[in-house]
Amino acid sequence: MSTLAALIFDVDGTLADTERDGHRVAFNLAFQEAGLDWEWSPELYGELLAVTGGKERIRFYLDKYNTGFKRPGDLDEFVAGLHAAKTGFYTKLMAKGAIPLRPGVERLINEAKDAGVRLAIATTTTPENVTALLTYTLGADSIDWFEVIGAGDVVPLKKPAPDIFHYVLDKMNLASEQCVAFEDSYNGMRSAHQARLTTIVTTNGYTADDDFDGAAIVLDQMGEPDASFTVQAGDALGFSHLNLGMVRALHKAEHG
Ligand code: XBP
Ligand code: MG
Repeated sequence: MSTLAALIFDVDGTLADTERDGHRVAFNLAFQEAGLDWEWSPELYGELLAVTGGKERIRFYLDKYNTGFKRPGDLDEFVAGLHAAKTGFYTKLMAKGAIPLRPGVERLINEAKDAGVRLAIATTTTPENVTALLTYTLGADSIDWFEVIGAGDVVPLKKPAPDIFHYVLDKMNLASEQCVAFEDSYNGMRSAHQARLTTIVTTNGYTADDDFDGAAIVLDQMGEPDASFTVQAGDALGFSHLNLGMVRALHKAEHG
């Protein structure tokens, strides 16, 4: 028997649908600014999402989709420069309120906060991006609601490696069985699962067909009291939207 102590949220695709209309757009703006003729379409971007981390994704693109590109002498520096510009464009998009939180996210975070359940973030995205999303959706104060924000290059191996969840668990001094993770993608699920976390998946357009073997449940969204989720795999235990009661029930079903 283990009591639920904390919720650990992924960011991109889970808190908000940031990939297609946020990150992808920001990458393209950075390419344009650098005078490159690269244009990542929504479809191509879906394939590039196989690799997490923006810098890693740019390299993957060059290795697999743009092998003819004449690489500059210092590729690391070139990629890092492009990526820094991309982060600038992305945070500006967030400041314009380009991407709202997904249904149920704000409600669930508030329920947990009110119940004294601790909150954390485990993501591969750059820390500035997390700050921007939280600031322009939940407000600047919300950054402090999250006891640990594990993000970006703080661990050398990004998802699907479990390292970012281990980092967060260590910082919170919690064991995996005391926590529930929220993810949206195959890579995120693998990462959380390898860290032995009960994982609740909410899918999106890019991840609906991913393999979520091992998830506690797979939903199309968290939903709201007046707008229920659709169950894609697993047992919703009689609930129609994801509230803290359902999170506790799913955690209990795995840990007793
Ligand atoms: C999302 C990612 C990130 C973003 C881009 O992971 O893989 O790389 O797509 O952000 P998660 P950066 O769902 O774990 O948040 O360019 O800052 O890497
Ligand atoms: Mg994600």
